Amino acid sequence: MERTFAIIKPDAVAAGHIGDIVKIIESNGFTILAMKKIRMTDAAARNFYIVHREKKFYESLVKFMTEGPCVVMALERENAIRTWRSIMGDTNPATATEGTIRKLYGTNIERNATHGSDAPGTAADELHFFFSTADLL
Ligand code: 3AN
Repeated sequence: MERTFAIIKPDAVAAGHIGDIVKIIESNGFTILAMKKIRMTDAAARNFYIVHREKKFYESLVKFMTEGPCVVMALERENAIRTWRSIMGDTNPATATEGTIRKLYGTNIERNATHGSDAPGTAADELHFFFSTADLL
């Protein structure tokens, strides 16, 4: 079993797609270990996306991630990291495979509906950024 961290981003929450995306998650065999709806602070968004601080889209990304509530989740299944990224599709909805979440619900490369950790180390860091150890038992 493997764990990954997922976000339903503010665009998808505002568009009323929490239920659609949770349905896809559950129908793909994930266990939702923890889930909460939050509004990211500016400081949290800056910190969460710190690896992108030198990128030209950083300020815009922080603004987007703080514009409204999002849903953060801890997901578990075999190959959770790779499977969740595959179900999400490419970063850019325009080039994402048909039927993927970003193709279905994303708008553009920034407003792309969901987030998923890219490796075991980042998954562990991101899970603990939003959840306590007790949340993840
Ligand atoms: P992914 O989320 O697919 O791993 P990353 O880690 O490269 O993609 O980017 C993190 C987030 O930054 C993306 N989910 C997206 O919201 C935003 N982003 C990535 N590339 C761009 C870009 N070229 N222009 C605007 N926003 C971007």
